[in-house]
Amino acid sequence: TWSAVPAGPPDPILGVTEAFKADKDSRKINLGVGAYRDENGKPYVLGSVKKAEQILTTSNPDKEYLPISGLPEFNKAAIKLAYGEDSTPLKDNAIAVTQSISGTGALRIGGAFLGRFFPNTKTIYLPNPSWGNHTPIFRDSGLEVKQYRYYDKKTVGLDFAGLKEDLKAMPENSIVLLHACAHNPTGVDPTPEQWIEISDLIQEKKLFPFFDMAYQGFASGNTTRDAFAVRHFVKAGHQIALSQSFAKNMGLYGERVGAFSLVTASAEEKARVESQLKIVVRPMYSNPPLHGARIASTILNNAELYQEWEGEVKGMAERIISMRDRLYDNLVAQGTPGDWNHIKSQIGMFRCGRFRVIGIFTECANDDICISASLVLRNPRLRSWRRRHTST
Ligand code: PLP
Ligand code: TYF
Repeated sequence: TWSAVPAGPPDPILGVTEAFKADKDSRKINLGVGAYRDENGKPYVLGSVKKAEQILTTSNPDKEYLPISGLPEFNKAAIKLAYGEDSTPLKDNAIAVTQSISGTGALRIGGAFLGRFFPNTKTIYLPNPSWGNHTPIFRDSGLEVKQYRYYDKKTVGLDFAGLKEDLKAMPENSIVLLHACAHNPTGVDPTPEQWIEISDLIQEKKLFPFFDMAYQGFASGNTTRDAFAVRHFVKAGHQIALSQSFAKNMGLYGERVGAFSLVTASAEEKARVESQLKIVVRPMYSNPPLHGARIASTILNNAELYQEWEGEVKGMAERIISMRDRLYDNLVAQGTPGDWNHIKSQIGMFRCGRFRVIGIFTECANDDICISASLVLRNPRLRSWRRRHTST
């Protein structure tokens, strides 16, 4: 029956992880998957998460199904975190929201909803480069995927002129995907002033902004600051779509906690949109998982835990920033040829750059992901893996 099914290519990031596990070198560092590690290189479970789980254990909740759109108190808290409690559509009860299977699931629900109901051309423009999963997510959702200029290899920064030109050239009513903060994989974000210009341009061109916010709090250490772009767009009157993930900022990776929301014109419109979001979700997975949403909801709705969590997000972000500083200092101290300023100027867990450092850090293997050059160069399996993936 399946004789005609060709073998598919392995997920490039999982390929790095496998090669990493096989590498016997004790100095190895896996820079492939975007998951935070503590100072011992170990996965980190947040204290606020552990406490929320204790509270949950004590209250001994049941394991019944959630509603199709998830845990209501989680959904409310999630959009409050993203949009801010003084957000006008939030106060007007005009934000449609559903819990999702983390950020990926939120993007997928959004893609499916737009594919079904977006009244115009079903084209979504992604930044070049973007997170590797964006293209298949939106293609599988029935949208046509195109790109706009974003990263400038020459400056190792934002190609703002190219970005604006491409926005201006897009047909009206196209969908534009924007990384809300800590752009993956480049670590290059627009400044607040640039965001304001982008917002104006998108308004002028009647484009539809779809924000992917997978790292709220991880860029600057402050969830409000990292929500600047989202909140500015909403204040400027955009009816945005938003994907949220709690994988990174709560360290809930495998619990799959996220939310998809849409700003609508009124409470009445919101109710109609929410009814259709449920119709999108129901045949996909019926209803979302309980446990992670309960953890996130417990933290977000408990003043003490919320405060502790904010401190932990700040701690993670600051450690990432200090790691960048230390890497930069070591590169410079060793007289490594090249300009390393982008190590410090880029944001979040990822970086992109044109130079390869033998034995120390990463280079951009392709436009998609950054992997460890030290691993690649010393490990023959990875060397051939990299050859295969660099050409695609
Ligand atoms: N969007 C971006 C830009 C990401 O980098 C990621 C994860 O790496 C996601 C979305 C989705 O992650 P998850 O489905 O684990 O929330
Ligand atoms: O892209 C990332 O960094 C995360 C982690 O099959 C990940 O989404 C990578 C590959 C994969 C699952 C998760």
